[in-house]
Amino acid sequence: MKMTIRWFGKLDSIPLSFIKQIPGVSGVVTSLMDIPVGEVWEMDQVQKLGEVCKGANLECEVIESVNIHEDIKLGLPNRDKYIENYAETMKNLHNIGIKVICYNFMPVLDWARSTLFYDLPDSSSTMYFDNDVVMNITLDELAAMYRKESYRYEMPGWEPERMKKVNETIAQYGGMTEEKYWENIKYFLDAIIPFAEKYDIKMAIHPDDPPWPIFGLPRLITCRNNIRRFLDLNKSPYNGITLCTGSLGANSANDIPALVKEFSKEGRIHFAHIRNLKFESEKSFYESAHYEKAGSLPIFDIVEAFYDAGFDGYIRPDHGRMIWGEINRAGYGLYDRALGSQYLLGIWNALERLKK
Ligand code: DNO
Repeated sequence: MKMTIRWFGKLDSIPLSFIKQIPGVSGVVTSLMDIPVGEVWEMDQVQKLGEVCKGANLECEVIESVNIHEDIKLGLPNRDKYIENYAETMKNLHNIGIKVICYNFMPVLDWARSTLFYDLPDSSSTMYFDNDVVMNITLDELAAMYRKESYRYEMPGWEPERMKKVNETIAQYGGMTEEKYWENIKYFLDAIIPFAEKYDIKMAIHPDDPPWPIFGLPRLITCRNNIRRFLDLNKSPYNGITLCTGSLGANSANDIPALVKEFSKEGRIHFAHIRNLKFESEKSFYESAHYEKAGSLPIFDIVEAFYDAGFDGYIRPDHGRMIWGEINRAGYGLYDRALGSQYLLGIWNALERLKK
């Protein structure tokens, strides 16, 4: 297992030298957020990114995300051109030693929350999801809330370029059925996985967050059976998943330790995002500290399931709270994620001792 921290490249205010000071963290998970979706990540840009990380003595082996152009998701005739670009990007990423690409296939949007900075009684703040709010708000209203609340940090999945044409894109999904969407994802996998094999890059799809339809758009990567269906679409071990505990865990019917056991044993989990949630009702929760007792998810059992499976992929502490007066990109401050990494490493360390 390799413990990593997400770093937003030149859009991140956290210096790599600070990340390097977190014990047990071997590398960063990063991306080139400023390249418009669908364009090739050119060799010189990719090389620079790798050099910056390696210059700070941090490994750079995971990219999150190389986003998928909407024409691929929609199955439009132009998709082959964007798939070619994607493969070209993979070739360049291979040249700097990238081992895993995390991506998602959520239509139009990425993840969604109803509040970015929800105040907790201990005067920390955190992200909140209230399904009633999201079901009764327009996308424009939600995007406006993000712009207002985000301290001008660009939020992954809510990039200004994406938001500019969001209504137009949503309109293109009129009539899109789940079955058609499954076909489109299979088309993408069958085209891309041979390149993943060639370049030795594991593809790790991120689950849909939340794992149910919002804004009337289909969602696929939501539960055990759909993950099984996804993995069966293309059976190469290079076609795998990012196990995100917070995304899948938002549906309490998902048994996360069981998912880890099943899919890790088969070598299909390449990357894990571990975060905790505290439910306030069936479909509302806030993102709590990683510490198991602070939230509702069985964090210990999840880490133990990875340990028992001999997991040798990458883990990163996912979304943290804002603590100690930090002002930063929602979910991605330094302090609480650093604490989270130490908690997860502590569990791992104890398991190593006790189970040897
Ligand atoms: C949110 C993240 C997602 C994730 C993408 C992967 O904080 O977990 O934006 O990076 O869905 O493509």
